[in-house]
Amino acid sequence: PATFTYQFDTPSFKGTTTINTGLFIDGDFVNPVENGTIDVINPTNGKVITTVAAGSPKDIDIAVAAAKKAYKAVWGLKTPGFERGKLLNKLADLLEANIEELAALESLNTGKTFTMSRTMDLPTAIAMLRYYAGWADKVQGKTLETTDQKFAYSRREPYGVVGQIIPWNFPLMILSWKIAATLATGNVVVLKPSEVTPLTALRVASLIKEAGFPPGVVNIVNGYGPTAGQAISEHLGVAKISFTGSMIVGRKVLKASAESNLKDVTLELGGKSPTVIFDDADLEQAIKWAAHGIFFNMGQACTAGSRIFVQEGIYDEFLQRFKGVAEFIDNATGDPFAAETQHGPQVSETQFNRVMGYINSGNEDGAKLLVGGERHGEDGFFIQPTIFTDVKKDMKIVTEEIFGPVGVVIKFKTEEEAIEAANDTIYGLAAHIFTQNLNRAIRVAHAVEAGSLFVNCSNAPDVTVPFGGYKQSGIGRDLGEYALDTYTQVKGVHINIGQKL
Ligand code: TXE
Repeated sequence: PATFTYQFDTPSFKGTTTINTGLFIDGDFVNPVENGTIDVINPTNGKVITTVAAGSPKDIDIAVAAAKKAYKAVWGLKTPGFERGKLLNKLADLLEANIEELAALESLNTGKTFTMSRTMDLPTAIAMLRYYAGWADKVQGKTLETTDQKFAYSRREPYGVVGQIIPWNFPLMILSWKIAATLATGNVVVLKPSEVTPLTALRVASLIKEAGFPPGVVNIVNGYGPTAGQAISEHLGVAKISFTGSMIVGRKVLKASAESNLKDVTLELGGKSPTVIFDDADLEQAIKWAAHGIFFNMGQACTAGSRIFVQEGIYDEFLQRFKGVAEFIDNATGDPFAAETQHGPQVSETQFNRVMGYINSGNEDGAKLLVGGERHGEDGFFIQPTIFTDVKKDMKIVTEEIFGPVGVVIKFKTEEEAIEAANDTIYGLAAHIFTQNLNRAIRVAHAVEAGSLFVNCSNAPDVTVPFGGYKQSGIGRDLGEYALDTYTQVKGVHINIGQKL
């Protein structure tokens, strides 16, 4: 397959990156069976960066067969946990050795700032590999008390071939968090990156090879959702699937499992997460975190605090100061590689149009625009940080995930009212609560229906803490010790030590 070399000559990074644009199957880059391609677009200007291979269902078949072969021949307990951990640590070292280059490639493809890729996405991806490397030789069963005639124990066994389908908002970080726990628990992987952001996965594939993972243990197949993604979801050789993306596609993945082999399904879907700010909060900090909550990664975060509830005593002051922060971020919008930039473009034209559509619907439904609301500049997919007030609870901008820098601010009076409003959504991924009253913080954290509760902070997951959704935000958990359950199945073993028939 072809290689692609890119010369970075930016204020933050000067250097070269070379990737192989093929499909990474059975330890090598190969051409797709049907010659499919993906044009990779630079979101700052809409121009094609390069073209990479797109796999079809036939390539998924080949990748699953390679994974299965590797699972039987060399992986699982044939490579003991300690050795698997060593390989994950080696991969972490290689990511670290190439951190600037990988961060630059991630920013080129996604439009997120180089500072963010370099200080958040990459270090988190590396931390995840090291964290699960540590778990790899500590996945244990239990001995179980039964009767004096039986000895019983449980084992946590890998599934075998795990399919993974990931999105474009944190391409390398989510790849890392998916494969780290999966490989640590002895599974093999067929992973499909998003067709919007295929580049860093290809560079990581070459590092996986360099780290010395046996061929077939990790297969990375770029391709489109309805073809390659659907093929993974339906595949009879895939025993488990883990998906991060939209709720609509999450339903398709679950349905494909139901209609094929009932593969175990983990889904991490979207959200419409509340940020609840009480009168007694540290207002300065709450304003900064609320802005981080909705504008972080241009609003393209599944935990984005897109519904901001503010108690009446501080409402007016909050609006005035929050508007100032949004304007500041708008003024710091531009080249992702410039040190002063805080806000880049939306990842694609599709996402740009989707987010602008929500802004239009807010205006048409009669919400009041506090700040923003326009495209930023003329090139690329930049959108101003945007806040609506005076909304009604059934407006689309209040009920649907926008996945852009667009939030709504809603006034509330009492704690009960805030909890009820926060829970008035089909989603339940995260919530952010601001108060200095410890009792209230704990009370509200326990009453809000969401998988992650952030008190006096926002969008701040940690590799050691479980992450996943309540309600229609998903099924199952990633991260922390909990991901070991996600990627293992439990077997009970009964041994007769005396019962005679
Ligand atoms: O997601 P998709 P899109 C939400 C967010 C965003 C919206 C649409 O609201 O605006 O989804 O984004 C693969 N079978 N999130 O359209 O399509 C696809 O190729 C199997 C929230 O980009 O769900 C990609 O690899 N796979 C989210 C992955 O699914 C299929 C992050 C995600 O893309 C498929 C991203 C199919 N039929 C978007 N169709 C989060 N939870 O963070 C597509 N895919």
